[in-house]
Amino acid sequence: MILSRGGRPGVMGILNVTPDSFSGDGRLDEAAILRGEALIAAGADMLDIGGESTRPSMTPVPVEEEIARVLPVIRALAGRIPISIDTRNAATMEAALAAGAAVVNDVTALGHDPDALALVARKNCPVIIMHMPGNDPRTMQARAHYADVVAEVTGFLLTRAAELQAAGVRDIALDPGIGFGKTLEHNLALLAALPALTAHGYPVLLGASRKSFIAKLSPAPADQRLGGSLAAALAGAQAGVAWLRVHDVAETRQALAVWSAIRHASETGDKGLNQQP
Ligand code: HH2
Repeated sequence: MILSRGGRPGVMGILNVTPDSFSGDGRLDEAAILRGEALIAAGADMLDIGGESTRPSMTPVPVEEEIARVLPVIRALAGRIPISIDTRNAATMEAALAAGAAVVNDVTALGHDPDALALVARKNCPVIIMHMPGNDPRTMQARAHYADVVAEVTGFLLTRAAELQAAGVRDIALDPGIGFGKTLEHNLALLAALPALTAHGYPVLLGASRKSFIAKLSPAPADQRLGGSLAAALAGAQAGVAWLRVHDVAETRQALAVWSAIRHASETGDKGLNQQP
């Protein structure tokens, strides 16, 4: 069970093999491999490799092009730490798994490609399922309407997880999809409700890194949202999430190290007596 974790959350380093990712950190080929090696050296527990942006202004990438982007990068980095393939296309999932990826991360919760569910069940592959209304990044923000966002997102994820389990998928993580068809208020409600989501027993993945809700609270371009990203990551850690999907691996590991040490001290009741300064 790769996706279940005890102790501190796992840090999933984002590796976008794209020219158009919203965070501006996408790159192709050799540069992507070097970036992946840097993320591993910085302490990533998993790498999430994607070849198609999911921003609202994205242009869909032909599947052959997506596969051509990610495969050399997966081949070069597989075997060091687990790799997840961030795709909604079954052909890309299959090629990535054959090249050494171990986990499927689908922002459409296997809802885009009719072959995806059967594929991951056949491969007995761990899967991250995310909530996005309408399952299309280009129209998701127009669908940001909920009577009760927490109940609707939670209900969707639990129903989908049960369907996956019925199909034979055993290792499943839930992701509320921060920024995917949600307003600032929806994102904050979902972040505040993370303790309830983790209480259902599935590992939960939080992807809040550099997302635009941060800039709505404290204006900054995507590559200058580290402070807000760390604040969201620690809120997730406190809520018991299993994975944090982040651009800034070293900084997140440092924040988690301090958070874990404080939590340990509070659990053990360590008063710091008889310690050297
Ligand atoms: N966010 C993005 C992409 N994939 N997958 C999951 N499970 N959860 C997320 O929150 C998530 C995701 C968007 O971020 P990024 O990859 O940095 O941007 P882009 O899609 O523009 O490449």
